[in-house]
Amino acid sequence: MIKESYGITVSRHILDSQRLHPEATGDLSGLLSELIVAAKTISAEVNMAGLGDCLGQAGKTNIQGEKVQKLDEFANNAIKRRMAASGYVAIMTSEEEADAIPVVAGQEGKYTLAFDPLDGSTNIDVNVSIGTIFSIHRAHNGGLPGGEVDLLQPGRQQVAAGYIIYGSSTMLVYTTGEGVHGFTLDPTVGEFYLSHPDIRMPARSKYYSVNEGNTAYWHPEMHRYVSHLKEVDRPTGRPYSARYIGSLVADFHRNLIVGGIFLYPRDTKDTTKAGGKLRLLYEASPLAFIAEQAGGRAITDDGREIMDIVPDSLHQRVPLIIGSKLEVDLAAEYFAGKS
Ligand code: AHM
Ligand code: MG
Repeated sequence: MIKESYGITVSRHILDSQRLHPEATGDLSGLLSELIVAAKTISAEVNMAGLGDCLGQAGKTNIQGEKVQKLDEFANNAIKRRMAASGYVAIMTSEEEADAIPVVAGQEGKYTLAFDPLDGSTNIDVNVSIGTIFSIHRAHNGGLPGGEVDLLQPGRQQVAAGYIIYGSSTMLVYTTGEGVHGFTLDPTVGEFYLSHPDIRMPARSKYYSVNEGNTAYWHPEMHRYVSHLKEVDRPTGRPYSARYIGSLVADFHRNLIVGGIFLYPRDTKDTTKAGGKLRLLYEASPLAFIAEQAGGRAITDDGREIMDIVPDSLHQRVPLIIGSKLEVDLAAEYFAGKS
């Protein structure tokens, strides 16, 4: 294929979107562009991972009690260092750091950034898709040093959110509240090109995505719902097919493109994660924004919309049920005991 035919670059797309808002200062565009540079660095490192000394554990445990992988640490530093001096961000939080991350003094910007530098840690060393997730809010006092309070905002107030998936190709998917757009990286020229304009998530599907190894720890409503998906009923396309990668970004991306439902409910496996495993600020909330913008839905297993939850701490966990609208609607009925 001739490269000119790839069409518009992500930078052009961001600037075109900015022009629709005459009041925009360009700071959000600048922030996204800087984040994309960090993502390209991470992508290059991930692609070469087996060749360098970057697989395996870094010899540390993070705030979540998880072993930090070398690539987790690389990705965290790549984003943190790039953004801290960018002038676009007032305060940050990362899955890999216990406390809020300040920016370089004098470089405080308008926005906050919450990120999971490399999601899907257990897949890092085995060449399975992993991803970076980000969520952007407006800081309460832009231009001044931010605090935790700036980061503890509900998903509904996000200005932008997205992810980069390091898969068979590297893709960026993002929303600023005007639809969801996907870009594929051409590694030979280092540019993301628009490959998936205005993504719509199919309202129905035949895929469900859950760690069934946790079945023994599920609550009864979850048992009933998943049993329903596995019943034979040809008119409704059941039984559904199971697809579980164990990388949230990859499982979500598949469901975004072909439809499906992803479930990580509360369970009794680990008392430290009794309220769910996945984190609100940099996993559930940004993906919920993307899901809603693509016509999907994201809830907890007690029926709350993810986007409406007001966070109470940086690393708060939530049960996450996300995906195709009608599939999530049905799950909600089961969880409410109505089906
Ligand atoms: P991580 O951020 O440490 O990688 O953990 C989050 C990951 C998600 O990508 C994935 O959906 C989930 O944990 C898988 O958990 P499990 O191995 O319990 O199925
Ligand atoms: Mg994660």
